[in-house]
Amino acid sequence: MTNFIECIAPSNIALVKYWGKKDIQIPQNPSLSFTLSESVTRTKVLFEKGKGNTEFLFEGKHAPNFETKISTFRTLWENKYPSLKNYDLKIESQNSFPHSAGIASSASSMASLSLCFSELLKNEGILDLDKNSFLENASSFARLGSGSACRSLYGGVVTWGQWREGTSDEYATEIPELSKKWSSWGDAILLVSSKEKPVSSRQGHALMMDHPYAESRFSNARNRLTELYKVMLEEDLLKFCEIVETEALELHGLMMNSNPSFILMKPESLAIIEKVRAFRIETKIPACFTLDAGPNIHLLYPLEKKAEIKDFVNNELSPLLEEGKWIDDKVGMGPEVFGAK
Ligand code: 2P0
Repeated sequence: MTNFIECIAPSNIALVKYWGKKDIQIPQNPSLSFTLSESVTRTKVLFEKGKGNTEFLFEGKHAPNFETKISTFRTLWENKYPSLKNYDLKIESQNSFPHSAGIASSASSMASLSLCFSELLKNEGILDLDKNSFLENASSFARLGSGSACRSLYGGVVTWGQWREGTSDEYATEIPELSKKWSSWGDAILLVSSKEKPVSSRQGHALMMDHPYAESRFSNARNRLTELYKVMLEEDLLKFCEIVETEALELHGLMMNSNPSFILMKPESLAIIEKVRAFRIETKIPACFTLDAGPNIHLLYPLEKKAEIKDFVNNELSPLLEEGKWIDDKVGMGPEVFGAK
């Protein structure tokens, strides 16, 4: 095969979390995220006219688990664009971060795949949309692959879920007025454990269905999002830190209060949380933590304080990290398409 499309899509970290869904990957509440820069998936789709075969290689090797997921994803596209059935595809995917690092890879992988399919269909004259609709369509398909993936189609500060004009439950959109103000923020991803999680995000979402606090959670998240939006617009950094931390702990509180209950944090996660709060009080640097559905901590901070943060991580937090590892990430510009031929 000589024709190919190659895309890179980043991971993202939610500040207001998506936790609980209905219908076909429709979120129970709107979410808001920073798109990352260094934690990315690179996907190459080689294609030629054929019988509709799909071959998938993850980091150079056949991966049967992923292959099933990719075939299901391909069928979704074929339902809307039947001409895609006339192509053989060879898909090669790799992450910039180690697969076992416990960093969410479904967001970047489904976003990069969705973008590659969109570009392929555009190149072949099957899909013809203006730039905004093109991204909304790609985001909407990414959402069907993995909810949080729909936010990875855009750079900067991104929202998914209906809450103001132009937002939708079906796809994400950038919040340009916030991207402008928050593009110089860092995210030190502190790796606490790379062990497989005892409860997957899919199971966690499902446990929100008859969660005792479901209704108050969904309305809290909605109110918190509008509050965070205002605070970010005003660049009230300390208030930002308070809201982001409360939201992260609420997510993990929901897990602890699920039936059955589960805990994804580790003792080291909690020790880091306490140290981050003490660091903020001592130094007056507006650095704060958030967590995904896992034990790792995302330490968010203004990039102008990078030297201080690096010292803090290396001197005080490093003993709490798995092999002392952390990923030096920051807010990024969104996906890239290149190498199309
Ligand atoms: C988020 N998470 O907003 C939240 C916060 C984890 C914690 O979305 O079932 O992999 O594929 O839609 O997107 C993780 O769940 O779940 C997630 P699916 P996904 O980022």
